[in-house]
Amino acid sequence: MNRDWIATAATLSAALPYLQRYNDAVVVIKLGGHAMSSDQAMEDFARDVVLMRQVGVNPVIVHGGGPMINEMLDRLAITSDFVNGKRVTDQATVEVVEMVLSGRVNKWIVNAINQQGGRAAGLSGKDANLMVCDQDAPELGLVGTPAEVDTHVLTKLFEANIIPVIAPLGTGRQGETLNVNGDTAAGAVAAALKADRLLLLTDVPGVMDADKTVLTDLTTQQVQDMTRDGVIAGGMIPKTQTCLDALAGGVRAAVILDGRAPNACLLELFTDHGAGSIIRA
Ligand code: X2W
Repeated sequence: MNRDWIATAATLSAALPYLQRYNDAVVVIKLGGHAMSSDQAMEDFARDVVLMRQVGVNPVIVHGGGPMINEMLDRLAITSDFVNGKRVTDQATVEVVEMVLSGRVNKWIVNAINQQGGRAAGLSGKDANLMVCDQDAPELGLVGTPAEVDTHVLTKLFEANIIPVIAPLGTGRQGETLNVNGDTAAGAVAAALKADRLLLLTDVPGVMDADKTVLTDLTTQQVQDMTRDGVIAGGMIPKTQTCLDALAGGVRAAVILDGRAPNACLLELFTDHGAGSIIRA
């Protein structure tokens, strides 16, 4: 018999305890703009998501799209600044952010999942009051931090066997449209759902120590110590902070992993090996 088939059957058999563990689990996946590097990468991601749903996981996708927003702002000759990793957003900018995230990126993901035989529906935090936000720092303008997350629409979609794909925009207290950082939105949705896992897919292998070795297992205390000591720095800080907030909000574990690695989500959920850095309370 062909060795590949034997290996495939062995792989499936080895996955049984994990398939049982995650049956009916809620897994929130943040797909960052940098992890959406090509149509092929998107197809591979979508296939993993459809497989998860097929084996009884309830996946929720929350996406970013920073690079795609930048590209469109450039085309329209609108300049854009970031403060502490968040985009300073005026009215013209938020219109572009919504157009790009809800119109283009969201539908790219929805279509990719549906092409793999899944059923995905796209929405933003504005739909069904999913994410009502307070204004973030005033100097950021139209940027929100999720204050009330109503997960009703998500549980209805789970029941209907539909995979929710969420663009990170929210409604402000006065009904205005607010731009929300994708990681922040994913963390808030995961906490509101008390998700079993929050997976942050990015373009680095995970949290690294000073020698660039990936730290596969971390506690919240270790993350706090490493941040204080400057080992966790720069763009990793908002990601680890999102994980800590999500854990404090009731998420069981959060993982930072490289979305460009093949089958990253499956490797994390369904094998002994895992992927990236897992943070537990
Ligand atoms: C982000 C939303 C998109 C995002 C922005 O305008 O770029 C804020 O910064 P990535 O690809 O996950 O970085 N919003 C407030 O988070 O995209």
